[in-house]
Amino acid sequence: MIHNRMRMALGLTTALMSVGTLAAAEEMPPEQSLSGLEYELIGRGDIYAHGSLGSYSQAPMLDAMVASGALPPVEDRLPAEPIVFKTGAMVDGIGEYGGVFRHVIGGRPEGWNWMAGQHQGWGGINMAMQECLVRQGPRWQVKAEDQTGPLPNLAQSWSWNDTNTELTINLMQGVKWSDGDAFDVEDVRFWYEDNVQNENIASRMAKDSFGGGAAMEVIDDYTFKFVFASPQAETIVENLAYIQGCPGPSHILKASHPDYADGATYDGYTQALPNDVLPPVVLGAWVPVVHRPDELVIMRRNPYYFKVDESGQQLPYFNEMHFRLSTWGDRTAQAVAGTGDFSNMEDPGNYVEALKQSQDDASPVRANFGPRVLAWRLTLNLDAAGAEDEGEKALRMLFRELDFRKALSHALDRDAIGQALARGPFAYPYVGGFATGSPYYDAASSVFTPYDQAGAMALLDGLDVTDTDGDGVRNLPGGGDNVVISVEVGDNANADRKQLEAIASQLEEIGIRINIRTVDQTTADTNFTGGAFTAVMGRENVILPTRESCRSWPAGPSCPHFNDGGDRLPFEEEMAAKLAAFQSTSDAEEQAALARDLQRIATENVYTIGSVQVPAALLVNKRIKNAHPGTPVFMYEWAEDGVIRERLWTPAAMQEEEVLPDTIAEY
Ligand code: BQZ
Ligand code: CA
Repeated sequence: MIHNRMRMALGLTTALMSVGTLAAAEEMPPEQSLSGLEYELIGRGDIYAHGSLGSYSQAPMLDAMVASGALPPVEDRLPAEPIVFKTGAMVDGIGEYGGVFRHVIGGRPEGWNWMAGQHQGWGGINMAMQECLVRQGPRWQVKAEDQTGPLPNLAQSWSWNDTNTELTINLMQGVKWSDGDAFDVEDVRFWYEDNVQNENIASRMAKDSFGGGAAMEVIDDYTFKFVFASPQAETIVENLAYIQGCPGPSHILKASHPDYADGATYDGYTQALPNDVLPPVVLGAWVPVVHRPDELVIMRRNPYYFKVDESGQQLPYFNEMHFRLSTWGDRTAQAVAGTGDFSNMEDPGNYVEALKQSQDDASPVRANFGPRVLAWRLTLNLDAAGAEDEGEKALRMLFRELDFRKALSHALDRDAIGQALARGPFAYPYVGGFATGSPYYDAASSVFTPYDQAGAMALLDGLDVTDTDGDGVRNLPGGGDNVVISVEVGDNANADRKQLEAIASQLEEIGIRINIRTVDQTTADTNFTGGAFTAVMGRENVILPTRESCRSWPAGPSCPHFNDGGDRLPFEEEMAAKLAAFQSTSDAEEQAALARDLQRIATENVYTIGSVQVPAALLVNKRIKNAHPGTPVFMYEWAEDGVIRERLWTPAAMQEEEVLPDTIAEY
C-alpha cells in the first residue's frame, strides 16, 4: 500500500490506476502521470554559448604543473572560443574546485574504442569520456519556441545551402585531446569516412543511415560539409549527438585501422584500446587513469577540457570522478544510503522503498518522478533470409506473420506483468513505438492489443500453428517442430528478467514455449546490434526517432537491428519513408503528424511486442551543487548528460577525499 505521504510525493490524487483488462478493442487505457517535475524553461542560449573571455583560471592543483612546464598555461590549453556556461542557469551559481563525484554502475568497461562501438560501462562513464559534435541532454530545459534543434558542442555552428542539400559545419578552433594533440576536421573525417561508412566497423551510427548516406567534404582544418542526395532539415543534425556523433582520436586509432596500418585486422582495430591499458586519449571532462576490474574506475580531470564558467574558471569543478563497478540496483541503494552521488531509479521493484527513504528530511537524496520513459519490449528477429539454419529461418518466417505477432501481444496480461514488476501505480502498458514520456507520443495513434487469450489462440489456429503432436506446445505450420523461441535477456537488470519470466508463463498458456537465455549485458547488446539473435527482451528508450534510431526504426539499409538484411515487410518501407520525411523537416506540426503515423504503423503492425513502461526518478546527493531539481532521468538523453556534470560542484567543507590528489593522466 502506498502511504499517504508517499501518495503526495508521487503526485497521486486518485485511486491506484487500474487498467481495464478488456479495454475497448484497440484504444490505450487511461494513463496516470506520476511526474512531479517542476522547472522553468529557458532559452537555448541561456545554458551555455561559445565565446572568449578576457582571462581564464584553472584548478589550483594544476598550478605546480604549469610552473614546472609540465603543462602549458591554461590560455594555451583552451580553444579560441571555449564553451561558457551561464551563471543564470546554474541553480547554485559559480562553483569551487576539488573533490570527487561518485557514480555506481552496473556495466563494465568493454574497451576505450567507442568508434568501433565499444562501451565503457554505461551509467555515465561513456559520456564522461566522449564529446560529440552536438548535444541533446540539456534540451529538457529549453523552451518550446527555442527547440530548433540540438545544442552546439564541438560543432560550434552550422548552416544549410538554399536547397537544404548541403550542411556546412564549423568546428570549435583550438580544442585539444587530453594528450595535447589538436582536435580538428581530420578526426571528424576519420570518424565518418573510415568508421561510420566502413561496414566492417560496428560504429554507433549505422552505414548510410545519416541522411541516406551523405558524402563528407573537407573545406579546411575546422570546416567541412555533408552533401545529401535529397533535401534535409535541422532535425537530422540530432544524429550527430551522443552516442552516434562522437569522434575518436584519429592520431591514436589510425595505427590499428586496416586502411592505415599494414596487416591490421578489423577485430584488432575494435580491440585496439583494451580496458586494461590506460589512460585513453579523450576529449571529455575526465580521463580514466585506474581500472580495477569489477571494482572501480577512477577518472581525473582533463587539463585540456574546452569549457569554462563565466568567471573564466576552466571546467570541470570536480578533480576526480569514480565509477564503482557494482549493479544497477546497488546504484540506487548507494544513492539512497548516501555513499553514491547519482542514480536513475529504474528498477520499479525498489521504487517504494527508495521513495520511502528519500522522503525523510535526513535523506541524502531527493527523488522526483518524471514521465514514463523506461519501456520494455520483446523484439523478434524478422530477418528470415539472414537465419543461419532452416529451423531458425522457419521461426523468423513465422515472426514475419502479423497474426503471429498479434497473437503474442494479445497473450500478454500487461497488468499482471506490471504488478509482478512492482506493486503500485508505476507500470502502464507498452505496445511498442514511442514511450508515453516522448514528446512524440500520441495515445490515439497507438493501437492497443489488449489481453485476450482466446483471440490469441484463434490467431495461431488461423496460422496452422497448432499442437500437432499433442505435447502441449504448438508446432510450426504443416506439423513442423514445436514453436520454442529462445529469448536473450541481459543479466544485470532485474526488471528485464522479471518481465520475461512473467511473459514466458503467459505464452506457455497459449502453447508457445520460451527458452530464456540469460547472457551478460554486453553480449546481449552486441548480439542485438549485430542482428545475431532470435528474440531479445530488454529496455529501450524510444523517445526521439533520431536517437539510436537503428534500434527501433528502419533508419538505414541495415536497420533496424532486428531486420538488418534489407528484406523489409511492406509496412517497413512506409515507415522508412515517414522516418526520412521526419528527419527532413523542421516544421513541428509536420513532425508531429509524421510521428503519429510512425506510432500507428509500428503499433498496428506489432513491430515489437511491447510489455510495460514505467516512470523513473533521478536521485542526486544533496551535497552536489548545480544539479537542477527538474532534471528528468531521460528526455533528449539520459540524465548523466542532462544534469551537465561538468558544472556540478561541492563546497570545500563537504568534498569527498580524492584518491589520487594532484595528479592528471600521463601519456
Ligand atoms: C543510464 C545509462 C547511461 C544502453 C544502458 C544499459 C545498456 C544499454 C543503456 C541507465 C544504463 C543505465 O543504460 O541503466 O540508467 O545510466 O546507462 O548510458 O542498459 O545495457 O545498451 O542502451 O543506455
Ligand atoms: Ca507440439
